[in-house]
Amino acid sequence: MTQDLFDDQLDPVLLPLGPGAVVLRRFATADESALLDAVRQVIEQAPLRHMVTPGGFRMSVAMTNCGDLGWVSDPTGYRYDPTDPQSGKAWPRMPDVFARLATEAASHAGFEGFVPDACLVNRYEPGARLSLHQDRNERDYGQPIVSVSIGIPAVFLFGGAARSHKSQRVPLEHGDVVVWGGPARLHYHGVLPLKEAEHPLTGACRFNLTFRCAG
Ligand code: MD3
Ligand code: FE
Repeated sequence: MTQDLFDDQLDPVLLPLGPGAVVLRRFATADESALLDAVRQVIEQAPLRHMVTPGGFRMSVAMTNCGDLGWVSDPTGYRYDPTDPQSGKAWPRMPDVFARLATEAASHAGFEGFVPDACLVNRYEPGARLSLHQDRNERDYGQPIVSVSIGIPAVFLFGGAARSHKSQRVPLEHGDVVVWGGPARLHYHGVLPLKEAEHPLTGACRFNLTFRCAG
C-alpha cells in the first residue's frame, strides 16, 4: 500500500494545535534522565507544596520553582517572587539541561532567543487537575511559554480567548513539549484530572515544567 510511505505523517513530530501553539512530540525524551535528576535536585532544595488560591482553595497540583523568579499563589493573590516564601531563600538556580531544552524547543517552534527566567515545576498525582485559567502574571506577552511533560499521561485542555470558548482535548505524554506564543499566549487552558497510571521513570506521577520569561 502506498499509505505505508506516508505513515510518518500520521505521527508528526511537530503538531500545530492552532495559531501560536505547537506540540513537539517526544522532543524531551533524549534528555529524560538528566531532566528527572534535575527535577529531584530542585525539589530537594525547594520542596513541592500545595499552594492555596486567592479564593482559599488548596491546589491539587503540588508545585515548586527554579530560576530567578518563581510563581507563587497565596490568599493575597498570584505573583512571581524571587524568593521561596517557605524558606525565605532564593529559588534553586535553573539547571542547564532545563534552560537548554526550553531555548531549543522555542527555536523549533519559531521563537528564537527564548531565555526563560522562571520555571514552575508542577507535580500531578492521579486525581490532580488544573482548572481552566489564563497565564497573565508575566510581564511580556510577546514571549512564548514552553511546557515539558514527564511521566504519566494527561489530557490538556486548550481553549480560546474567552472562558466560554470550546476547548480541544490534547493528550500529552512523557517527553512531549508544547510551545505557546503569539495569538495562543492568553488562551484559556487547563488539565483534566489525571487517571491512575504508572510510568517506569516516575511511578504514579506526572511532572510538568513550565518555562517563562516572567520578569
Ligand atoms: C496555553 N500548566 O502551570 S503548561 C500552568 O500541564 C499550566 O501543568 C499546565 O497551565 C500543566 O499554568 C500546562 C501549558 C501551558 C502554559 C501556558 C499556556 C499552556 C498554555 C498559555 C496559553 C495557552
Ligand atoms: Fe497555565
